[in-house]
Amino acid sequence: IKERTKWFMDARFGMFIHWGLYSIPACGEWVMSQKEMTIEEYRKYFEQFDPVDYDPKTWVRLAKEAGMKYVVLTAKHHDGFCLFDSKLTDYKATNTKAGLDLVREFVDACREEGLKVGLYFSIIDWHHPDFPKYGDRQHPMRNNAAYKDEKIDFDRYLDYMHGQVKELVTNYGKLDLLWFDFSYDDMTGEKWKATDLIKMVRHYQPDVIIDNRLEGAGDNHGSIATEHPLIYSGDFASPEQIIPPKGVCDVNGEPIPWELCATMNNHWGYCNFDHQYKTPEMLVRKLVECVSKGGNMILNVGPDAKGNIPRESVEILREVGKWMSKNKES
Ligand code: FUL
Repeated sequence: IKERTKWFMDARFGMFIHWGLYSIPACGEWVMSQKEMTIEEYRKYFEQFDPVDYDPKTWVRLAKEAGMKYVVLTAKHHDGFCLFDSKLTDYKATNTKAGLDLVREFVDACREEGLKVGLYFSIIDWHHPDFPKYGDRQHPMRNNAAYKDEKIDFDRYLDYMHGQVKELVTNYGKLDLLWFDFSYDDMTGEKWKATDLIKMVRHYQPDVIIDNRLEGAGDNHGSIATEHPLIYSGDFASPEQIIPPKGVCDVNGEPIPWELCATMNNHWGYCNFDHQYKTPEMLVRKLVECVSKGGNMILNVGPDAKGNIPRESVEILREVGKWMSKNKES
């Protein structure tokens, strides 16, 4: 086990926060793609974004109360909107009614409360003009003939994407974790220049730990060891929603760090009609199962457009927290 992953293996339980413009339409973070919205159509949310209740300290305190040891926020999700003050785009929180670098506030809050801090960053970007649109598997414009013969310069996109990651790793002090998401049509990560990207990240943040999604990490994001050697460029596997039955091992059968990412209801981003929450008991059992198999669990919340974590999630986390403090190692 690599030295830098020790804190992570000890931590076992974290909070994932999916939050961005998509919290306004309130039907999950994939809405732009699902409804095949154009960049112009989606822009209305940028104009509306006004998270008057944003107070990352309340998020972080709730995480702490639930017994979580680290928090990961979506600095940028697939829609391309940046919660941080990127100098490389105008499409950022600083230019909305929020008028703030929301990532900065978040990072400060985590540090103040003594939790480890992580940032999620989407290597997919549905807003950037040089990201492939027509015929892409997921892009909102995948079926839009207007983009059929569009010429794009993917290298320009890569410069932008790598540039933003550089901003994240140089402007916010020491980060504990980076959660890249995700390569879906390239197993090697070459398309994204993943090797260069990781090298650059490690240059500025030698101890940050990185997930395995810069490459197509295989079956449910690497929950089964594959012959594919690039799975190892990340520090941990990132199975989604489904606990790998026997934990995660490398090809030699050695256990490697992994983290189940899981939602409380059936969405990551805020969804005002999804009330299918798991019970606190179910979530505790999931956590225990992950830990018993050598893994972590990062449990998601999706704050609403104002910046409030849904009431149901708060109540569940408080209950989970009661179990956690009762069963604390003394
Ligand atoms: C997925 C993303 O597409 C989802 O929106 C979410 O962020 C999840 C954690 O990873 O691959």
